[in-house]
Amino acid sequence: EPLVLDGFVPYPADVAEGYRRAGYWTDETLQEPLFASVARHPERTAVVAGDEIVSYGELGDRVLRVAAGLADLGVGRGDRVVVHLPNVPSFIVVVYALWELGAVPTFAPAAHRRTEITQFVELTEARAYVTVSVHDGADLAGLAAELTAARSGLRAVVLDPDGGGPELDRLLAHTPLAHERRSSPQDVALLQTSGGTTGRPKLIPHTHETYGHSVRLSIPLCGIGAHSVQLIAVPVCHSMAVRSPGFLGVLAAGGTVVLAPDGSPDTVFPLIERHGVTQASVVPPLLLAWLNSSMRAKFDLSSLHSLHVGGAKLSAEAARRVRPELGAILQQGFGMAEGLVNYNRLDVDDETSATCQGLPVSPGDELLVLADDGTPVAPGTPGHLLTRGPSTIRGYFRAPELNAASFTEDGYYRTGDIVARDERGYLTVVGRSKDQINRGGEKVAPEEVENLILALDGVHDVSVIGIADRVLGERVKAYVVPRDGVDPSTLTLAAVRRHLRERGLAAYKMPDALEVVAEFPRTAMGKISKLLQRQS
Ligand code: J2J
Repeated sequence: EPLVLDGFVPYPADVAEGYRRAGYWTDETLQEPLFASVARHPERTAVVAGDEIVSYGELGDRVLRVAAGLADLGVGRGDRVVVHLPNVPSFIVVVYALWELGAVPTFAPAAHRRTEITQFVELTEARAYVTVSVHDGADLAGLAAELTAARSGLRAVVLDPDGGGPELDRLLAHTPLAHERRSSPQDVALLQTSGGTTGRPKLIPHTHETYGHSVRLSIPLCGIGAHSVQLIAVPVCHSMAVRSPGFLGVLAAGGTVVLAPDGSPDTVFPLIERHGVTQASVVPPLLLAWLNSSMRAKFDLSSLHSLHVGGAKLSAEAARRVRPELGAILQQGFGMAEGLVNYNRLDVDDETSATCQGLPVSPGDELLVLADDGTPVAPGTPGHLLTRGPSTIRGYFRAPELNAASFTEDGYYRTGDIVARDERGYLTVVGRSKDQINRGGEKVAPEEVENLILALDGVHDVSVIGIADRVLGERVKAYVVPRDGVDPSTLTLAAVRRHLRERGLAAYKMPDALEVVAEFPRTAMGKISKLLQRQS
């Protein structure tokens, strides 16, 4: 029996049945492929991090012990748990353990702080919060204490910074649960967080069926198999690292996942050489750093077979350097946590490889490219991308007003992306209509940052925009209008960033630049013109 989670927007029954009949949705939960791999080859290496090497057998055992430990804390089917961990094996263990229980992890990027985490805990009415004591100097144990004190019924699990420590040992000391199905493939499996376009974060609910479909199709399209050694150098909870093809794809196929604490060449090149990495999914700034690193010649990177690059636009110029300089196939991708993923096929011609961002993963994906007036554009002409399909949500979690604006009545998601689609169906991303900043793949909602800056003494008004950046694509700039009588020199970038840090905002959302102005450029309608600000 499926569990109905309040705040989840279901698929129309006939659509769901159609997806099942077509074989897009299968009778499988997300942890089951892992346990099949565990049974097939317990001795093979599943996960590597630092000096830690975890075999499939060991991973399966840890998952079932941690599941028992979490059950002991009161976590059960349908319970939401905010998982806020860096790139450590415990992230993978905890997530599979929650699925084994039928519980619902919310994937919170490690960079998030009090503002974001509090919103996730409240919006999901979380049963538990799993984090590390300290991350990048932030006292997350303190945050866990604050949150549990404020909410009776919220339990915290605080691991050491490397994801181990006494709390993990306590969980692992439990007798392993028997591996069995405690949920339905139709249940909500997880909540992805979205960079968002609004003042409040958006949560993206995927079922085992929708996510599983995306993972299964990504495995062959990204050339993943038992031979694969995948490097995860972006935040492990990002959709690219989880399912595109992600650790879910690699562990289902019987390959090995190598977790890197960060994506810098110093960290990553030795790992590629040492573990014979064959595949990685990265954002453009990481790829540029790898291409431009003088360390490249010092390491043997010849094991690299393909690099999936997505999350933000890659320049054709950088794209053309990948094969000759890194010896790997470049596979551009254009995906969104809401569901739809597109990859260039691995065997495309050089021109497509450099200039396109992919073809939809699933034959069930329906795409519309529309002019401003809502009529379809001709092939090759840019337009607004709308999509629905077997891996795309029908609504954000507990957000009816937002959903009315973000989805059409017949269930299409308005992506906010401007794309051109050629005759073959290949997409090129040409722009964006949504009010969002894409800072090297990390998405920032200007409104969220503006709201927090407005609370700073001396600020009359603020406008946050993305400005061009050679490496990141865009960075965050704030224009601030002081209150009457306030000395403008007190409104410095440092002061604003300090204020935002005190508020507990993720560092990547903070302005990189700030300008104090007397007023904003306005449109004829009197609205702030972000377009004019970008041009100034
Ligand atoms: C331009 N913009 C892009 C690209 C994403 C696989 C790959 C990426 C994501 C992802 C993902 C882009 N060129 N190649 O979830 O599974 C921008 C678009 C898009 C938004 C989604 C996956 N690839 N984008 O990036 O939810 O604006 O997912 O709508 O983080 O990133 O961001 P996100």
